[in-house]
Amino acid sequence: MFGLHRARRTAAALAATAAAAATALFAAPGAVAAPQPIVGGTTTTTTTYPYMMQITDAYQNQFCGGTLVSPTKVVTAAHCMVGETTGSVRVVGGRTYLNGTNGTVSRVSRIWVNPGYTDATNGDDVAVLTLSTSMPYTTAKYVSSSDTAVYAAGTTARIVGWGTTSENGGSSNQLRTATVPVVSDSSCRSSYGSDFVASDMVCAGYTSGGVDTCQGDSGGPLLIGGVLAGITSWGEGCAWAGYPGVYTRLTTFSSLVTAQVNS
Ligand code: 4AZ
Repeated sequence: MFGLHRARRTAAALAATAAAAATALFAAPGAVAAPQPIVGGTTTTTTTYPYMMQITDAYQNQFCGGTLVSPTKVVTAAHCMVGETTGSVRVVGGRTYLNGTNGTVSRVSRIWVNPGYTDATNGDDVAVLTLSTSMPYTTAKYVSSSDTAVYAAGTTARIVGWGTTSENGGSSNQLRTATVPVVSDSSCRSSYGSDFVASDMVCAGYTSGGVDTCQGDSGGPLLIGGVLAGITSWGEGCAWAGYPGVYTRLTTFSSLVTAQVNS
């Protein structure tokens, strides 16, 4: 009955789960205010998060997020690149508002999608874009393969994006951010069963829901201690109690990413 909720899910599928999502969210004990963008976040800027990139189509319509890790390399989700070509994608840096015209727009000269990525499961959900134009913005550090301690359950992680402000809602014109605790692998396995692959994925969110990434946040960062540690990947709806957001476990892929960053 539940489908995985990804960036390219159809409007019909979104509508089908919206009522259930609202029930889950508002039934949660301790649920307070109405959901806000990201879901449950606050506004921020690309001055505060200078490595936060918009991934857009050729008309600069944002559809995913990405993280600048070198002046010409952006880490995003593999699922964001399904059906895309170097000619169809742009990366926009330094633009806090979706309707802005400022910042730096770059074409993409190469798209590397993790060869292990599979659309059916969203496993290995990482891609690296090579930019044609260098971005004059501070880059983010990302985890190395030995940094697995960052995912200790309860660790505070930060999510950032322009995604929808409620499930089935509209995108946020202004960049938003929130913090969510890392969820243990065993707990996430309880939520998602075998769809959750602990070697490739890490979950974050409150047991009671209410704060989460949502459609359009995909590809953007999960920051732990200010370091890129995950990539917004998937989840059952947005901000549901008992269904945390699922992020690419970047320590598993950091050597692969480094190979791309240096190539
Ligand atoms: C999406 O569609 C999406 N709540 C991103 C994150 C989550 C769900 C959906 C996690 O891009």
